[in-house]
Amino acid sequence: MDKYVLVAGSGISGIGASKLLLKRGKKVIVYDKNINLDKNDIISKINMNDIRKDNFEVLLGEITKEVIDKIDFCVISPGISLEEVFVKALKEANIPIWSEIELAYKYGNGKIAAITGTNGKTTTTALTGQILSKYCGKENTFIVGNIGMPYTDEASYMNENSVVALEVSSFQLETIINFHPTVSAILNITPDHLDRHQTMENYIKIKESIIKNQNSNDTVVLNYEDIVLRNFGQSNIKPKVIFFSSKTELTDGLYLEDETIFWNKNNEKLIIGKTSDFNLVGQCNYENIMAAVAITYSMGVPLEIIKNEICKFTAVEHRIEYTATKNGVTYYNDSKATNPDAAIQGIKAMKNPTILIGGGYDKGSEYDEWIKYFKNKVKLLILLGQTKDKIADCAKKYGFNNIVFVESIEEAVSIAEQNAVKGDSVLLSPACASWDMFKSYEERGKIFKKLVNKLDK
Ligand code: UMA
Repeated sequence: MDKYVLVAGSGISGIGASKLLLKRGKKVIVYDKNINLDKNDIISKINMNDIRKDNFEVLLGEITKEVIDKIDFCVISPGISLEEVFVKALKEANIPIWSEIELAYKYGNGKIAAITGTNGKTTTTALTGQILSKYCGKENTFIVGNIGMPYTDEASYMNENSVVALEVSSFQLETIINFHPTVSAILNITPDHLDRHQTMENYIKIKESIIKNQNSNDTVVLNYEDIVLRNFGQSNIKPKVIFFSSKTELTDGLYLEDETIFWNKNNEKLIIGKTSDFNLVGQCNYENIMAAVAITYSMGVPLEIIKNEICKFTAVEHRIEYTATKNGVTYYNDSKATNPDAAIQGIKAMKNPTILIGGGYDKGSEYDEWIKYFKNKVKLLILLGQTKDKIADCAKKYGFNNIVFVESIEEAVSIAEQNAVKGDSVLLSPACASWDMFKSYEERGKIFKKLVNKLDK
């Protein structure tokens, strides 16, 4: 009897993985630990007319020994920790565990640009996708992964002409096996997700594993100003290295100088673009642009096309996104700032006195560095979610006491409105994940934007 593939997690990755496996004739058990989910709802998301119904089962709650005995291998959703009891049981039974991106890689096709890093990966992936799409055609370009579109959802539509701009998280990299991108990029590594990965060493190791199957025909793009990545690029690794830097004139690589991006390449100094010509602002975004230039050039796109596209590109939703101006107060949605380092970029981008809305799910982050940036910028801190006391205690340590606690995002927006005066900015930049109160940072950002847009003019 054919064994089943266990798809762990019934979120968008699990649904994408199940559909792909079923299309390939595999038998699938979708498992989710949340017993409150509706099995019929999960079945309706699969919604495939041409599959045999007895090839598919939904299991909620616990995984028993009988189930484990029926499993050939497991495809795990990124949100599931490898410390989960059932994962340990699978390992003990020598059942292989594949990342959802490993499955998509097996059945997908084409050239892959895989982009990881603590921050900036969504913007860089979107920009990379836009450039690839311009040169290779929309029909051949796939923008997938952590950006919100599961790689498995699209893998069946890929062929040898396809190009894939793939945003990869550390969660997805933990269980890759043969996954092999043509070009990879690690934009930066700062503390994040340490509740899951435990130590910085482990987190770095996971991020760096993006190159583990790359060879000397492939390329890795790395941030020279990140000392860990600089050392990594200068060590004995197989792929070719392209560095980018926002501070140092590189003799070989891309760098930012005098508000201009240059590329020193084969003893030639190329001008890539002036920052005044870009819609994106801020140093972190210039780094994202440099990375996307190196990635797409390595994927074969001519420099002239790349130069044009980087000027056309506009910001990604939920990342320092201008929302509205109400009563002379400017509101920004930076819900995607799900860790302190990303939130620092949010504050740095503010030009006016700022009312900051922060707090959320506790990933075990430290907030000291973020709070240091409040000086002369943040006039009021509105806190919500699991981390509100931890952040408040940390802020007080640095003499910042102007703090209000709220119970909901609705209350946060209302308090912000009451306290803002003409010329102020209100910034939702939580420095935390959203999972304590929302399904995702997208949901948090969308609700914020809706509330702001409802405020009186
Ligand atoms: N679940 C279990 N057991 C657990 C934990 C979760 O069964 O121990 C179940 C939940 O009940 C739920 C399902 O797993 O039903 C959710 O799976 P998931 O958390 O992997 O979420 P997906 O909906 O599949 O979305 C995932 C990514 N989510 C996470 O990594 C947490 C999305 O990234 C990604 O866009 C999507 O796949 C497509 O690739 C989001 C994210 O927050 C944006 N990523 C983190 C980040 O950017 O910081 C890494």
